[in-house]
Amino acid sequence: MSNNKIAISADELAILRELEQKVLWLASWTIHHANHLREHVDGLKVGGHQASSASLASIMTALYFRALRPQDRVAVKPHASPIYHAIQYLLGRQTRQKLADFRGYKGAQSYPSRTKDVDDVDFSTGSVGLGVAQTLFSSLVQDYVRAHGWGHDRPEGRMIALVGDAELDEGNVFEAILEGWKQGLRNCWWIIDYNRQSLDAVIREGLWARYEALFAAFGWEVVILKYGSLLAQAFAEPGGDKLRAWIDNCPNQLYSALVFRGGAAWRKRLLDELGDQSEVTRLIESRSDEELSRLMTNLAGHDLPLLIDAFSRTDDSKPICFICYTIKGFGLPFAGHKDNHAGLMTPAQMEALREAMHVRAGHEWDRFEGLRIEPAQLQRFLDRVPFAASDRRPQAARLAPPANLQAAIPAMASTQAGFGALLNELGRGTSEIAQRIVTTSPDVTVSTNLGPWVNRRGLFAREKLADIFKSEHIPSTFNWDFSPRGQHIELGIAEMNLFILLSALGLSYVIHGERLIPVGTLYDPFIARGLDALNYACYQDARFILVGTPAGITLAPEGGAHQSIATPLIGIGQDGLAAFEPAFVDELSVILA
Ligand SMILES: Cc1ncc(C[n+]2csc(CCOP(=O)(O)OP(=O)(O)O)c2C)c(N)n1
Repeated sequence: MSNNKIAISADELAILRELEQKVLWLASWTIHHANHLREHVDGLKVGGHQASSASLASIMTALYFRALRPQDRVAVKPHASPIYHAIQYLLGRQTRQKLADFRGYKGAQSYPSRTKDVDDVDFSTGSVGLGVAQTLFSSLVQDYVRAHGWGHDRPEGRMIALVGDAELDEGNVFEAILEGWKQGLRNCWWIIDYNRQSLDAVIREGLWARYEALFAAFGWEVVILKYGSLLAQAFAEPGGDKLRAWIDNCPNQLYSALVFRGGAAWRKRLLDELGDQSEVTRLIESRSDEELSRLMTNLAGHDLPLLIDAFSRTDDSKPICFICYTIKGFGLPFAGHKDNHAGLMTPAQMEALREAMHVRAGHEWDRFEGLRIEPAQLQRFLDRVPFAASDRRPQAARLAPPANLQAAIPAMASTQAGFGALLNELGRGTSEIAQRIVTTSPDVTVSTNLGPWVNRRGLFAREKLADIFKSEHIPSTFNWDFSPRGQHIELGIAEMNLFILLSALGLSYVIHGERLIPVGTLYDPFIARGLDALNYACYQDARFILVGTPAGITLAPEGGAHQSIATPLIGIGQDGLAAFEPAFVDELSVILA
């Protein structure tokens, strides 16, 4: 792994530190304003997540103002949306009005939304775990696009997820990791905000070690960022090794509780458990309460130079998982408190924060208010932030539908057979449409009648993989050769993966600048298994064709376990989806064309 260490100048670091504070202020203020200051006609709770946002303020500062390149795409932890909007506001890509209307009509969205926000959200997030997996599949789609000879006029991007540690409880994340390993994932970063808190409580001890082993087992490089530079310096002092051992063994709950209680509580606890009337005692007693609190909360996820250094990596041949230790609510009065997930600062606490941030009353929204660096210098810096380059989002041209789509079928045929025949017909030709179709299926390629299409167009893999049954001269109906030119992506049986891959393929036109026509197939009763991911794909306006086949009464002989009863209702009810129940192949050909 090469780490392209670009020394950061003192000036730049000073600017980034100011922006880090400003981002934290603006995010906290945006939520406060929505809850306490904006007029409420209905008296309903507005909400927002100040603690969850604060947890990512430093990481997102290091990323957006320094590490990201224009070609990189990010899925932001949903509850850190206010930090995202604050960053875009500083970059001049989000308006004050939308921040003032946060969580309200036409305001900035509670969770970043590709379709509803105006500030260039790459991937929507909200239902935890889905945006995370989307980055993995978008990276695979980038490889697909480039392997087919498209998009080489643009540099390869990294697909990055900012992941809440509790998001890793979602099973779809692990289904995606497994599929990523099969497909040779690269150009993908998952940055885990390891604050050891979820919505309800503090998480189990030692999860990081399970994650480390798990990601490594699936071919990821794992980078653990635990201690900040202040702690590293303290560990080098006499007695520092004992302090380090104490922190390493400190249960998550106790650590969080002491973070919340502050310097005096740290001192008492450390002296009670470590005091030796010698080196360790000196190490502790040489610091004021405030210094001790600052030292004990100095985790790497809030240490800009360490983060910048870690994010200077240039080798993307493997996916990378960064486990960044953070504190939920860092810099805010409820830091570390287990109830802080939806906690809101009181007006008095907000006043204190305003004063600490040197923000004058009435100037809360001013972009550079209270910062110790000249506005002109800050603006010059912001104008040069690479990620904010204006041509970030390539747009792909639309494709013309086929003028006439017909297949020779017997007078009496199922629509499933008709679907296979129509796709096979398309696969015969060299039309632009035929080149841009990409099919995928969770281990039901053959039984959903994609076989003839796959025989013609082949399976996709970055490396060639021959069908040995063929070279061994064993007769088989299906040609299972993989190559970089193949147009079918074979998935394991995981319907969540199917829908998230369709979502990634269906957003290729805007994420990778190349339009694809994704066609996914599965048995229609199993749509329910991936329903939230299907909703997610529709919510972010991904464009794809989903074929639920076999369906309905054609499954009767399969018995109750394969009966589809509610699927048509899903088709009718799902927003952003046009659903059809074709009874004739002619009808199907019109729908497909
Ligand atoms: C699928 C889904 N289930 C439940 C929720 C409700 N929820 C929102 S945040 C959250 C916990 C998130 O914890 P974590 O990912 O660790 O983030 P952080 O603690 O940093 O806020 C839950 C359960 C959700 N948004 N999505």
